[in-house]
Amino acid sequence: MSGKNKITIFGLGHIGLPTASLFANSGYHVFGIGRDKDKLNLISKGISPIDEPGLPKLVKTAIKSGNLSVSYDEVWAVKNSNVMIIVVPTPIDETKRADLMAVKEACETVSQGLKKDDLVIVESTVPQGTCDNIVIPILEKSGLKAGEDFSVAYTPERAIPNNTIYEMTHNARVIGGFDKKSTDRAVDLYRNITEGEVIKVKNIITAETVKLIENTYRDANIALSNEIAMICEELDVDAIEAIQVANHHPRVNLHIPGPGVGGHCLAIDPYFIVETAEEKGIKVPLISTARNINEGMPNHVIKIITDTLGKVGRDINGSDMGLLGVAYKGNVADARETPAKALINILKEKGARVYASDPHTPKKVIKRLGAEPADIEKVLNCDCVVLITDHDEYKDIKPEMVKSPIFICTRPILNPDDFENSGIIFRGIGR
Ligand code: SAJ
Repeated sequence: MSGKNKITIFGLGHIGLPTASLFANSGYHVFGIGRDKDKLNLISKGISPIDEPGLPKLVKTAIKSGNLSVSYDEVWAVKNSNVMIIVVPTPIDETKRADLMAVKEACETVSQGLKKDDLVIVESTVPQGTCDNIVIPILEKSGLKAGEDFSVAYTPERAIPNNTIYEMTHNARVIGGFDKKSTDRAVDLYRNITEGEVIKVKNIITAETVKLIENTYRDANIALSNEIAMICEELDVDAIEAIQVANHHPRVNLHIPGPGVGGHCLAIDPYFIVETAEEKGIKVPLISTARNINEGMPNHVIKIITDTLGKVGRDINGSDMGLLGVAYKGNVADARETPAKALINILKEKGARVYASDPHTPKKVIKRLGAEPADIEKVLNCDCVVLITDHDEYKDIKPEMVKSPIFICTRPILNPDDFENSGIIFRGIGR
Protein backbone atom coordinates (compact mmCIF):
# COMPACT_ATOMS: atom_id res chain seq x y z
CA MET A 1 0.00 0.00 0.00
CA SER A 2 1.53 3.26 -1.05
CA GLY A 3 1.09 6.80 0.25
CA LYS A 4 -1.10 7.57 3.23
CA ASN A 5 -2.92 4.96 5.24
CA LYS A 6 -6.30 3.75 4.13
CA ILE A 7 -8.82 3.81 6.90
CA THR A 8 -12.01 1.85 7.48
CA ILE A 9 -14.39 3.50 9.92
CA PHE A 10 -17.13 1.40 11.52
CA GLY A 11 -20.03 3.68 12.37
CA LEU A 12 -21.03 6.83 10.47
CA GLY A 13 -23.04 8.52 13.22
CA HIS A 14 -22.64 11.74 15.19
CA ILE A 15 -18.94 11.03 15.77
CA GLY A 16 -18.05 8.54 13.01
CA LEU A 17 -19.20 10.71 10.11
CA PRO A 18 -17.26 13.85 11.13
CA THR A 19 -14.20 11.70 11.91
CA ALA A 20 -14.41 9.96 8.52
CA SER A 21 -14.86 13.30 6.73
CA LEU A 22 -11.96 14.97 8.55
CA PHE A 23 -9.58 12.13 7.73
CA ALA A 24 -10.79 12.07 4.10
CA ASN A 25 -10.32 15.83 3.79
CA SER A 26 -6.79 15.55 5.15
CA GLY A 27 -5.85 13.18 2.33
CA TYR A 28 -6.59 9.69 3.62
CA HIS A 29 -8.79 7.31 1.72
CA VAL A 30 -11.63 6.39 4.04
CA PHE A 31 -14.13 3.55 3.68
CA GLY A 32 -17.19 4.24 5.81
CA ILE A 33 -19.33 1.43 7.15
CA GLY A 34 -22.80 1.88 8.59
CA ARG A 35 -26.01 -0.01 9.22
CA ASP A 36 -28.72 2.42 8.09
CA LYS A 37 -29.08 2.02 4.29
CA ASP A 38 -31.01 5.30 3.86
CA LYS A 39 -28.33 7.28 5.66
CA LEU A 40 -25.55 5.53 3.70
CA ASN A 41 -27.33 6.47 0.47
CA LEU A 42 -27.42 10.12 1.48
CA ILE A 43 -23.77 10.10 2.55
CA SER A 44 -22.67 8.52 -0.72
CA LYS A 45 -24.36 11.46 -2.49
CA GLY A 46 -22.40 13.90 -0.33
CA ILE A 47 -25.36 14.73 1.93
CA SER A 48 -24.99 14.65 5.71
CA PRO A 49 -27.96 12.96 7.42
CA ILE A 50 -26.85 14.59 10.67
CA ASP A 51 -27.78 18.15 11.61
CA GLU A 52 -24.47 19.45 12.98
CA PRO A 53 -22.89 22.83 12.20
CA GLY A 54 -20.17 22.52 9.54
CA LEU A 55 -20.76 18.82 8.89
CA PRO A 56 -22.70 19.11 5.57
CA LYS A 57 -19.79 20.99 3.99
CA LEU A 58 -17.20 18.51 5.31
CA VAL A 59 -19.17 15.51 3.99
CA LYS A 60 -19.76 17.14 0.59
CA THR A 61 -16.05 17.93 0.17
CA ALA A 62 -14.98 14.46 1.33
CA ILE A 63 -17.31 12.64 -1.07
CA LYS A 64 -16.57 14.99 -3.98
CA SER A 65 -12.83 14.46 -3.58
CA GLY A 66 -13.34 10.71 -3.84
CA ASN A 67 -11.48 10.23 -0.56
CA LEU A 68 -14.58 9.17 1.37
CA SER A 69 -16.65 6.31 0.09
CA VAL A 70 -19.33 4.20 1.66
CA SER A 71 -18.47 0.53 1.67
CA TYR A 72 -21.01 -2.28 1.78
CA ASP A 73 -18.40 -5.05 1.72
CA GLU A 74 -16.99 -4.74 5.22
CA VAL A 75 -14.34 -7.46 5.08
CA TRP A 76 -13.12 -6.15 1.71
CA ALA A 77 -12.79 -2.67 3.25
CA VAL A 78 -10.72 -4.06 6.13
CA LYS A 79 -8.51 -6.04 3.76
CA ASN A 80 -7.90 -2.86 1.77
CA SER A 81 -7.13 -0.66 4.77
CA ASN A 82 -4.36 -0.61 7.31
CA VAL A 83 -6.17 1.40 9.96
CA MET A 84 -9.57 0.43 11.39
CA ILE A 85 -11.50 2.82 13.63
CA ILE A 86 -14.48 1.51 15.59
CA VAL A 87 -16.94 4.21 16.55
CA VAL A 88 -20.24 2.38 16.79
CA PRO A 89 -22.99 2.98 19.39
CA THR A 90 -22.76 1.41 22.84
CA PRO A 91 -26.21 1.83 24.41
CA ILE A 92 -27.43 0.33 27.66
CA ASP A 93 -29.98 -2.49 27.77
CA GLU A 94 -33.12 -2.70 29.97
CA THR A 95 -30.98 -3.75 32.92
CA LYS A 96 -28.74 -0.66 32.42
CA ARG A 97 -25.81 -2.77 31.33
CA ALA A 98 -23.61 -1.96 28.37
CA ASP A 99 -24.81 -3.45 25.11
CA LEU A 100 -21.54 -4.10 23.28
CA MET A 101 -23.10 -5.98 20.37
CA ALA A 102 -22.08 -3.41 17.74
CA VAL A 103 -18.49 -3.26 19.03
CA LYS A 104 -18.23 -7.05 19.05
CA GLU A 105 -19.66 -7.33 15.52
CA ALA A 106 -17.22 -4.73 14.21
CA CYS A 107 -14.30 -6.58 15.87
CA GLU A 108 -15.44 -9.90 14.37
CA THR A 109 -15.43 -8.27 10.93
CA VAL A 110 -12.02 -6.72 11.49
CA SER A 111 -10.63 -10.09 12.61
CA GLN A 112 -11.65 -11.56 9.24
CA GLY A 113 -9.56 -9.08 7.27
CA LEU A 114 -6.84 -8.13 9.75
CA LYS A 115 -3.26 -8.12 8.43
CA LYS A 116 0.18 -7.79 9.93
CA ASP A 117 1.05 -4.20 10.92
CA ASP A 118 -2.55 -2.99 10.90
CA LEU A 119 -3.66 -0.48 13.54
CA VAL A 120 -7.07 -0.92 15.23
CA ILE A 121 -8.51 2.01 17.16
CA VAL A 122 -11.61 2.00 19.35
CA GLU A 123 -13.41 5.31 19.91
CA SER A 124 -16.79 4.00 21.15
CA THR A 125 -17.43 4.68 24.84
CA VAL A 126 -17.03 1.35 26.66
CA PRO A 127 -16.83 -0.01 30.23
CA GLN A 128 -13.31 -0.08 31.62
CA GLY A 129 -11.40 -3.15 30.47
CA THR A 130 -13.49 -3.75 27.33
CA CYS A 131 -10.58 -3.38 24.90
CA ASP A 132 -8.30 -5.71 26.85
CA ASN A 133 -10.94 -8.31 27.72
CA ILE A 134 -13.27 -8.29 24.72
CA VAL A 135 -11.89 -6.35 21.75
CA ILE A 136 -8.37 -7.80 21.62
CA PRO A 137 -9.43 -11.47 22.10
CA ILE A 138 -11.87 -11.10 19.17
CA LEU A 139 -9.21 -9.43 16.99
CA GLU A 140 -6.79 -12.25 17.84
CA LYS A 141 -9.19 -14.77 16.29
CA SER A 142 -7.37 -13.64 13.13
CA GLY A 143 -4.40 -15.67 14.32
CA LEU A 144 -2.38 -12.47 14.78
CA LYS A 145 -1.19 -11.21 18.16
CA ALA A 146 -1.78 -7.73 19.54
CA GLY A 147 1.52 -5.89 19.97
CA GLU A 148 3.55 -8.46 18.04
CA ASP A 149 1.57 -8.37 14.79
CA PHE A 150 -0.84 -5.47 14.99
CA SER A 151 -1.37 -2.34 17.06
CA VAL A 152 -4.41 -1.41 19.18
CA ALA A 153 -5.30 1.89 20.82
CA TYR A 154 -8.27 3.53 22.49
CA THR A 155 -9.07 7.20 22.03
CA PRO A 156 -12.36 8.60 23.25
CA GLU A 157 -14.16 11.32 21.35
CA ARG A 158 -14.94 14.23 23.67
CA ALA A 159 -16.56 16.71 21.28
CA ILE A 160 -19.91 18.19 22.27
CA PRO A 161 -22.93 18.04 19.93
CA ASN A 162 -23.60 21.38 18.20
CA ASN A 163 -19.89 22.21 18.34
CA THR A 164 -18.56 18.81 17.29
CA ILE A 165 -16.33 19.87 14.42
CA TYR A 166 -14.59 22.64 16.34
CA GLU A 167 -14.09 20.50 19.44
CA MET A 168 -12.99 17.47 17.45
CA THR A 169 -10.25 19.52 15.85
CA HIS A 170 -9.27 21.60 18.92
CA ASN A 171 -10.00 19.65 22.14
CA ALA A 172 -7.20 17.74 23.78
CA ARG A 173 -7.24 14.14 22.56
CA VAL A 174 -6.48 11.32 24.97
CA ILE A 175 -4.78 8.22 23.59
CA GLY A 176 -3.90 4.97 25.34
CA GLY A 177 -2.31 2.12 23.43
CA PHE A 178 -1.69 -1.59 23.97
CA ASP A 179 2.02 -0.80 23.87
CA LYS A 180 4.26 2.17 23.05
CA LYS A 181 4.19 1.47 19.32
CA SER A 182 0.37 1.36 19.30
CA THR A 183 0.15 4.66 21.20
CA ASP A 184 2.67 6.39 18.97
CA ARG A 185 0.98 5.22 15.78
CA ALA A 186 -2.42 6.45 16.99
CA VAL A 187 -0.89 9.78 18.09
CA ASP A 188 0.68 10.28 14.65
CA LEU A 189 -2.63 9.49 12.97
CA TYR A 190 -4.82 11.85 15.02
CA ARG A 191 -2.32 14.71 14.74
CA ASN A 192 -3.57 14.94 11.14
CA ILE A 193 -7.04 16.02 12.19
CA THR A 194 -6.51 17.95 15.42
CA GLU A 195 -4.70 21.11 16.36
CA GLY A 196 -5.39 20.29 20.01
CA GLU A 197 -2.98 18.76 22.47
CA VAL A 198 -2.58 15.00 22.18
CA ILE A 199 -2.21 13.40 25.60
CA LYS A 200 -0.71 9.94 25.85
CA VAL A 201 -1.87 7.94 28.86
CA LYS A 202 -0.30 4.84 30.39
CA ASN A 203 -2.52 2.28 28.75
CA ILE A 204 -5.86 1.51 27.12
CA ILE A 205 -7.87 1.15 30.32
CA THR A 206 -6.74 4.58 31.54
CA ALA A 207 -8.06 6.17 28.34
CA GLU A 208 -11.36 4.24 28.74
CA THR A 209 -11.56 5.51 32.32
CA VAL A 210 -10.92 9.15 31.38
CA LYS A 211 -13.92 9.17 29.08
CA LEU A 212 -16.28 7.67 31.66
CA ILE A 213 -15.22 9.88 34.53
CA GLU A 214 -15.69 13.07 32.50
CA ASN A 215 -19.34 12.36 31.83
CA THR A 216 -19.89 10.92 35.31
CA TYR A 217 -18.47 14.10 36.86
CA ARG A 218 -20.89 16.18 34.81
CA ASP A 219 -23.87 13.95 35.63
CA ALA A 220 -23.09 14.02 39.37
CA ASN A 221 -22.56 17.78 39.28
CA ILE A 222 -25.96 18.32 37.62
CA ALA A 223 -27.56 15.96 40.16
CA LEU A 224 -26.14 18.10 42.97
CA SER A 225 -27.60 21.24 41.37
CA ASN A 226 -30.95 19.51 40.86
CA GLU A 227 -31.03 18.55 44.54
CA ILE A 228 -30.10 22.12 45.55
CA ALA A 229 -32.87 23.40 43.24
CA MET A 230 -35.50 21.20 44.90
CA ILE A 231 -34.67 22.41 48.40
CA CYS A 232 -34.52 26.05 47.20
CA GLU A 233 -38.03 25.75 45.76
CA GLU A 234 -39.37 24.83 49.21
CA LEU A 235 -37.57 27.79 50.80
CA ASP A 236 -38.53 30.30 48.13
CA VAL A 237 -34.90 30.85 47.28
CA ASP A 238 -33.99 31.41 43.62
CA ALA A 239 -31.57 28.50 43.13
CA ILE A 240 -30.36 29.86 39.80
CA GLU A 241 -29.30 33.13 41.39
CA ALA A 242 -27.69 31.27 44.32
CA ILE A 243 -25.82 28.87 42.03
CA GLN A 244 -24.62 31.62 39.71
CA VAL A 245 -23.29 33.60 42.65
CA ALA A 246 -21.72 30.51 44.27
CA ASN A 247 -19.93 29.93 40.96
CA HIS A 248 -18.11 33.23 41.46
CA HIS A 249 -16.09 31.39 44.09
CA PRO A 250 -12.84 30.42 42.37
CA ARG A 251 -13.20 26.73 43.26
CA VAL A 252 -16.93 26.19 42.67
CA ASN A 253 -18.41 25.19 39.31
CA LEU A 254 -21.97 24.00 39.83
CA HIS A 255 -23.89 23.08 36.70
CA ILE A 256 -27.43 24.16 35.88
CA PRO A 257 -30.50 22.32 37.22
CA GLY A 258 -33.00 21.13 34.65
CA PRO A 259 -35.81 18.72 33.80
CA GLY A 260 -33.44 15.75 33.55
CA VAL A 261 -30.20 14.73 31.92
CA GLY A 262 -30.55 13.36 28.41
CA GLY A 263 -28.44 12.51 25.40
CA HIS A 264 -26.40 9.54 24.53
CA CYS A 265 -23.55 10.24 26.95
CA LEU A 266 -24.26 11.56 30.46
CA ALA A 267 -27.41 9.47 30.80
CA ILE A 268 -25.53 6.28 29.93
CA ASP A 269 -21.82 6.39 30.71
CA PRO A 270 -22.12 6.44 34.54
CA TYR A 271 -23.93 3.09 34.30
CA PHE A 272 -20.80 1.59 32.73
CA ILE A 273 -18.90 2.43 35.92
CA VAL A 274 -21.75 1.06 38.08
CA GLU A 275 -21.67 -2.19 36.08
CA THR A 276 -17.93 -2.64 36.47
CA ALA A 277 -18.12 -1.79 40.17
CA GLU A 278 -20.85 -4.41 40.68
CA GLU A 279 -18.72 -7.01 38.90
CA LYS A 280 -15.87 -6.15 41.26
CA GLY A 281 -18.16 -6.24 44.30
CA ILE A 282 -17.71 -2.52 44.98
CA LYS A 283 -20.54 -0.13 45.78
CA VAL A 284 -20.64 3.27 44.04
CA PRO A 285 -23.67 4.86 45.74
CA LEU A 286 -22.80 8.43 44.74
CA ILE A 287 -22.74 7.65 41.01
CA SER A 288 -25.94 5.58 41.24
CA THR A 289 -27.73 8.20 43.32
CA ALA A 290 -26.79 10.94 40.87
CA ARG A 291 -28.37 8.91 38.09
CA ASN A 292 -31.50 8.34 40.22
CA ILE A 293 -31.82 12.06 41.00
CA ASN A 294 -31.46 13.03 37.35
CA GLU A 295 -33.82 10.30 36.16
CA GLY A 296 -36.32 11.47 38.77
CA MET A 297 -36.41 15.08 37.50
CA PRO A 298 -39.32 14.53 35.07
CA ASN A 299 -41.36 13.41 38.12
CA HIS A 300 -40.35 16.59 39.88
CA VAL A 301 -41.55 18.60 36.88
CA ILE A 302 -44.87 16.71 37.11
CA LYS A 303 -45.12 17.75 40.77
CA ILE A 304 -44.58 21.41 39.80
CA ILE A 305 -47.21 21.09 37.05
CA THR A 306 -49.73 19.45 39.40
CA ASP A 307 -49.23 22.07 42.13
CA THR A 308 -49.50 24.96 39.69
CA LEU A 309 -52.53 23.61 37.85
CA GLY A 310 -54.12 23.12 41.28
CA LYS A 311 -53.75 26.86 41.89
CA VAL A 312 -56.04 27.60 38.94
CA GLY A 313 -58.43 24.81 39.93
CA ARG A 314 -57.31 22.37 37.26
CA ASP A 315 -55.80 18.93 37.14
CA ILE A 316 -53.45 17.25 34.62
CA ASN A 317 -56.36 14.98 33.77
CA GLY A 318 -58.28 16.62 30.93
CA SER A 319 -55.79 19.48 30.44
CA ASP A 320 -54.03 20.45 27.24
CA MET A 321 -50.31 20.50 27.91
CA GLY A 322 -48.01 22.39 25.55
CA LEU A 323 -44.34 21.42 25.49
CA LEU A 324 -41.65 23.71 24.11
CA GLY A 325 -38.83 21.50 22.88
CA VAL A 326 -38.33 17.76 22.95
CA ALA A 327 -34.61 17.61 22.11
CA TYR A 328 -32.37 16.52 24.98
CA LYS A 329 -30.68 19.93 25.05
CA GLY A 330 -30.68 23.29 23.34
CA ASN A 331 -29.98 23.83 19.65
CA VAL A 332 -29.75 20.16 18.72
CA ALA A 333 -32.31 17.92 17.00
CA ASP A 334 -31.25 14.84 18.95
CA ALA A 335 -33.95 13.46 21.26
CA ARG A 336 -32.10 10.37 22.50
CA GLU A 337 -32.72 9.82 26.23
CA THR A 338 -34.54 13.14 26.33
CA PRO A 339 -36.35 13.92 29.59
CA ALA A 340 -39.29 14.96 27.37
CA LYS A 341 -40.02 11.28 26.80
CA ALA A 342 -40.72 10.44 30.45
CA LEU A 343 -42.61 13.69 30.88
CA ILE A 344 -44.89 13.00 27.89
CA ASN A 345 -45.55 9.44 29.11
CA ILE A 346 -46.51 10.53 32.63
CA LEU A 347 -48.69 13.40 31.39
CA LYS A 348 -50.56 11.06 29.04
CA GLU A 349 -50.94 8.40 31.73
CA LYS A 350 -52.49 11.09 33.93
CA GLY A 351 -55.01 11.95 31.22
CA ALA A 352 -53.55 15.05 29.53
CA ARG A 353 -53.50 15.82 25.82
CA VAL A 354 -49.86 16.61 25.00
CA TYR A 355 -48.84 18.97 22.20
CA ALA A 356 -45.18 19.63 21.44
CA SER A 357 -43.25 21.93 19.19
CA ASP A 358 -39.53 21.91 18.44
CA PRO A 359 -37.68 23.99 15.85
CA HIS A 360 -34.98 21.31 15.44
CA THR A 361 -36.47 17.86 16.07
CA PRO A 362 -38.48 16.40 13.17
CA LYS A 363 -42.24 15.95 13.65
CA LYS A 364 -41.96 12.18 13.23
CA VAL A 365 -39.67 12.06 16.28
CA ILE A 366 -42.14 14.16 18.30
CA LYS A 367 -44.84 11.64 17.35
CA ARG A 368 -42.60 8.73 18.28
CA LEU A 369 -42.14 10.30 21.70
CA GLY A 370 -45.93 10.20 22.08
CA ALA A 371 -46.83 13.89 21.66
CA GLU A 372 -48.90 15.60 19.01
CA PRO A 373 -46.66 17.86 16.87
CA ALA A 374 -47.99 21.42 16.98
CA ASP A 375 -46.88 24.92 16.07
CA ILE A 376 -45.60 27.20 18.79
CA GLU A 377 -48.82 29.30 18.84
CA LYS A 378 -50.86 26.19 19.66
CA VAL A 379 -48.40 25.21 22.41
CA LEU A 380 -48.51 28.70 23.96
CA ASN A 381 -52.32 28.47 23.97
CA CYS A 382 -52.56 25.28 26.05
CA ASP A 383 -53.79 25.10 29.66
CA CYS A 384 -50.18 24.83 30.77
CA VAL A 385 -46.92 25.46 28.88
CA VAL A 386 -43.76 23.58 29.86
CA LEU A 387 -40.47 24.68 28.35
CA ILE A 388 -38.22 21.62 28.30
CA THR A 389 -35.38 22.46 25.93
CA ASP A 390 -33.16 25.54 26.03
CA HIS A 391 -33.24 26.25 22.29
CA ASP A 392 -32.08 29.78 21.43
CA GLU A 393 -35.40 30.37 19.63
CA TYR A 394 -37.20 30.30 23.00
CA LYS A 395 -35.09 33.06 24.55
CA ASP A 396 -37.26 35.62 22.75
CA ILE A 397 -40.56 34.44 24.23
CA LYS A 398 -42.40 37.40 25.78
CA PRO A 399 -45.35 37.19 28.20
CA GLU A 400 -47.62 38.78 25.53
CA MET A 401 -47.05 35.72 23.33
CA VAL A 402 -48.20 33.32 26.06
CA LYS A 403 -51.97 32.79 26.06
CA SER A 404 -51.78 30.06 28.70
CA PRO A 405 -52.33 30.92 32.40
CA ILE A 406 -49.24 28.87 33.38
CA PHE A 407 -45.67 28.89 32.08
CA ILE A 408 -43.28 26.34 33.56
CA CYS A 409 -39.74 27.10 32.46
CA THR A 410 -37.52 24.14 33.34
CA ARG A 411 -34.40 25.87 31.98
CA PRO A 412 -33.17 29.25 33.22
CA ILE A 413 -33.37 30.97 29.85
CA LEU A 414 -36.20 33.41 30.67
CA ASN A 415 -36.30 35.94 33.45
CA PRO A 416 -39.13 35.36 35.98
CA ASP A 417 -39.23 39.14 36.61
CA ASP A 418 -40.42 39.68 33.02
CA PHE A 419 -43.54 37.65 33.83
CA GLU A 420 -44.41 39.61 36.96
CA ASN A 421 -47.75 41.44 36.60
CA SER A 422 -48.39 39.52 33.37
CA GLY A 423 -51.19 37.49 34.95
CA ILE A 424 -49.28 34.33 34.00
CA ILE A 425 -48.08 32.01 36.76
CA PHE A 426 -44.36 31.54 36.03
CA ARG A 427 -42.55 28.63 37.67
CA GLY A 428 -39.13 27.21 37.09
CA ILE A 429 -36.88 24.50 38.46
CA GLY A 430 -35.28 25.90 41.59
CA ARG A 431 -37.34 29.08 41.53
N1 SAJ B 1 -27.48 19.56 31.38
C1 SAJ B 1 -28.06 20.12 32.49
N2 SAJ B 1 -27.35 21.09 33.17
C2 SAJ B 1 -26.12 21.50 32.76
C3 SAJ B 1 -25.54 20.92 31.62
C4 SAJ B 1 -26.24 19.94 30.95
O1 SAJ B 1 -29.16 19.76 32.90
O2 SAJ B 1 -25.56 22.39 33.41
C5 SAJ B 1 -28.19 18.49 30.65
C6 SAJ B 1 -28.45 18.86 29.20
O3 SAJ B 1 -29.63 19.61 29.08
C7 SAJ B 1 -28.58 17.49 28.57
C8 SAJ B 1 -27.55 16.67 29.35
O4 SAJ B 1 -27.34 17.37 30.55
O5 SAJ B 1 -29.86 16.94 28.75
C9 SAJ B 1 -26.26 16.45 28.63
O6 SAJ B 1 -25.85 17.63 27.96
P1 SAJ B 1 -24.35 18.16 27.93
O7 SAJ B 1 -24.35 19.40 27.15
O8 SAJ B 1 -23.81 18.21 29.30
O9 SAJ B 1 -23.52 17.02 27.24
P2 SAJ B 1 -23.66 16.09 25.93
O10 SAJ B 1 -24.29 14.81 26.34
O11 SAJ B 1 -24.26 16.81 24.79
O12 SAJ B 1 -22.10 15.86 25.63
C10 SAJ B 1 -21.27 15.29 26.64
C11 SAJ B 1 -19.99 16.13 26.76
N3 SAJ B 1 -19.25 15.71 27.95
C12 SAJ B 1 -18.75 16.61 28.80
O13 SAJ B 1 -18.92 17.81 28.70
C13 SAJ B 1 -17.99 16.06 29.95
C14 SAJ B 1 -19.16 15.97 25.49
O14 SAJ B 1 -17.92 16.66 25.63
C15 SAJ B 1 -18.92 14.49 25.22
O15 SAJ B 1 -18.17 14.31 24.02
C16 SAJ B 1 -20.26 13.83 25.05
O16 SAJ B 1 -20.97 13.96 26.29
C17 SAJ B 1 -20.05 12.35 24.74
O17 SAJ B 1 -20.11 11.98 23.56
O18 SAJ B 1 -19.73 11.59 25.65
